[in-house]
Amino acid sequence: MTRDTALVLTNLTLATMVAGNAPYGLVEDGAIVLEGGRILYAGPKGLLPDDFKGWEHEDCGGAVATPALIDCHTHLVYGGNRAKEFELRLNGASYAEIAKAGGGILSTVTATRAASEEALFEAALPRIHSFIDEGTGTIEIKSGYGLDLETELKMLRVARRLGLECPIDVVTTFLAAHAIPPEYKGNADGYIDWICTEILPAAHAEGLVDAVDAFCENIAFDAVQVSRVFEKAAALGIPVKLHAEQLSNLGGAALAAGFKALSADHLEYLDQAGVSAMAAAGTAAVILPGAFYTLRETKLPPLQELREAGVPIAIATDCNPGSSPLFSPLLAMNMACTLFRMTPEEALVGLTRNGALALGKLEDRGTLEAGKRADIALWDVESPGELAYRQGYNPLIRRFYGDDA
Ligand code: DI6
Ligand code: FE
Repeated sequence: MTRDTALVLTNLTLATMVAGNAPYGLVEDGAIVLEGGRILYAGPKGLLPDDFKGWEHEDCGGAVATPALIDCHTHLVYGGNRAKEFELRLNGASYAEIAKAGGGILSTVTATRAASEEALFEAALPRIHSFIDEGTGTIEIKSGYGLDLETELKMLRVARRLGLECPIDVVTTFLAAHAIPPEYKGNADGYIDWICTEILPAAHAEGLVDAVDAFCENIAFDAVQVSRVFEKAAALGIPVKLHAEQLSNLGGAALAAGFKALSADHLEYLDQAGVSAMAAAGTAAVILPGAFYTLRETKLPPLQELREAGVPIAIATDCNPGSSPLFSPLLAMNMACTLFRMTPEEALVGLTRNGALALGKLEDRGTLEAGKRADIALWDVESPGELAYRQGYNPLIRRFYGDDA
């Protein structure tokens, strides 16, 4: 339902997530005024400007209000799934046997190439709804399971269409440099050439690319290859971000910082030089506990060093069929606390304010403040710290999404 008239929400505890003195930017006995998809006021009810007092009020029964969640790193659009591979592995199959049985990232590439645009869209719908159902208002979706011109564009079109047809804002990321396609086996440089001269310009020309990403890793692309993709992105005026230091340290985070990247993501193997470079460039750290958990990683990302350097830390699901089949941002928050010893406040900041920052959208969303999008989640909890506490439980009462109240 589209709402043009103003609405005053009262009887709320606000976790505004505005940085400052109060944890969670907490406001007891708060009120929020919405109109035309924007927040006109968010603060103490007692300070509600007189102008709004005669407007339609709604009693929210003491709920906690937060900004709608923002998941800044997913691979939500893909063909097939990898459940068989999961089962084979747990029955003792080796990596080589799984590859022989058609498993791994290239099996998702095969399935994604084979799927029609309509089939990819249909398969993605229940996935994206699991995010909406947990109060998510913005989600980033990457390409990267096509690894050819036609399929990379197909994935991005599906991502765009999800944003148009579902009540959630979709931010697209071009990730053709995710793996080396079979056609370019042994010729990663040739594939990077193709990305730079054809695939990226074509996707950009169709308006499908909000950001450019790459996988900087021994099993994927090295720093020189990533730089070439980033230089092309810079020439087209597109912001960049990077899968960096997930399995080893190739200096990816520092490279990304050199391009003033929005974020460097994963970061288990990040060193102090990478932390310092990110801090200097204002590049956000995106922490992905779902991949850490699924891969049974033991090396922790250097959270204390990131905190001390003042690097903003976001949290995301990394939702993908292989290393992180995680469709719950609430569970990602809980995992960040339990696995990485992040605080519940850091976890909620990571999926609101810093999620927005990592997408370059903090002026527009990510906190409850006048002027921002009216993307708001109401929760049946006593305090916002409770959101990171449970596993497999969804206390969402209601979600406001821009004009769609
Ligand atoms: N890092 C990951 O964990 C995923 N991609 C990436 O760059 C893996 C994606 C997959 O296995 O399908
Ligand atoms: Fe990822």
